[in-house]
Amino acid sequence: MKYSQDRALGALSRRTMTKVAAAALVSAGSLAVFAAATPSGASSTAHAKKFTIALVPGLTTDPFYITMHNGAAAEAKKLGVNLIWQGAPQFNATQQIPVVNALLAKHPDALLIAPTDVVALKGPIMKFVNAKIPVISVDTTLTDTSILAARITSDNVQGGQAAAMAIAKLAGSKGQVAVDNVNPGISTTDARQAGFLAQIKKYPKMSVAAVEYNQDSPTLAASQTKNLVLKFPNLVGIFGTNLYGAQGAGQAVAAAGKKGKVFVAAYDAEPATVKLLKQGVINVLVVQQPALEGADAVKYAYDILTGHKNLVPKATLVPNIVATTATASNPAVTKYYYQSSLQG
Ligand code: T6T
Repeated sequence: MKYSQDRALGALSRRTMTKVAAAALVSAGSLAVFAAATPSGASSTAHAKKFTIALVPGLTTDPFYITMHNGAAAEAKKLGVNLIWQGAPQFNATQQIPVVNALLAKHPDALLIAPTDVVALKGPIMKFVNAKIPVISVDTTLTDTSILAARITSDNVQGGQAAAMAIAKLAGSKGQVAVDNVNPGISTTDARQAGFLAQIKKYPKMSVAAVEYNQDSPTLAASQTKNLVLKFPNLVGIFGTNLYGAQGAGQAVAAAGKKGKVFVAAYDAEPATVKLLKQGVINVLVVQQPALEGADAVKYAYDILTGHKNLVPKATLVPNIVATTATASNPAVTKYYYQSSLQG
């Protein structure tokens, strides 16, 4: 199985939705046990009806969602499922809602969606639920998860904590830090920020200078970072909570000549951020597993559609990979880097 180890890790968290203990990840024996516990047998059974499953990303041009698409497309091919990929060019509810509404007219057998707002997408999603179309959230989710057949996401709190711990270590556990987030009301990035802020509180000589919102614009993130560096001379670290914040923060820190003085912890391994990581401009990168999330979402939808709902976990928490400049070229890490073009 292509993702057997990753699936095993997913299966581990599928059972409990608790944080994955690092110790559990090192034992090949326990991986095998968990792999055997996954309901993959149900999915590989050939089924008479050709199902159509729709995947709505947060936005279509983001390598995170492109990689998710590629994982979903590979799984759909394996299962003989027709995959529809439809989304908006920007990450916002105003653009995503018409896409979701238009999809309802096509009446797909299942909907996989990364809701761009924890509240605003509930109404459009409810229309699918009322039409007896199962909905699985993938990556982001809703505040009211009760209407979802299942949800899959990364361990976002852990990712935020890891970012804070890395900055604290590099900065000798003292100084001010800032967060460059996307917008409030996004489940994933809200959780990353919460994890980061909670962890920073544990260092008595560290404090939070500011939290900015960049609306997914690297240009805005760069100008915000530039201003933060000028305004707070004791700034030792900045956390970019997703791909666009990461790019902007990294570029601004480099342009200000602050590389090695203001440490950057960031998210998402698309080519430009990976380059900054290798250059040491970004010091720590939290890498997600979007291909696995997409593949699991298709597999779970198929399990539900073929009468195996009992095998589908309500909540799946996918572990992150934490990369540093020192490990950036290590094949154990590079295999998780994101893709920039649609495949399959
Ligand atoms: O970080 C990912 C995703 O997990 C988040 O929900 C939104 O931003 C990204 O798509 C990266 O741009």
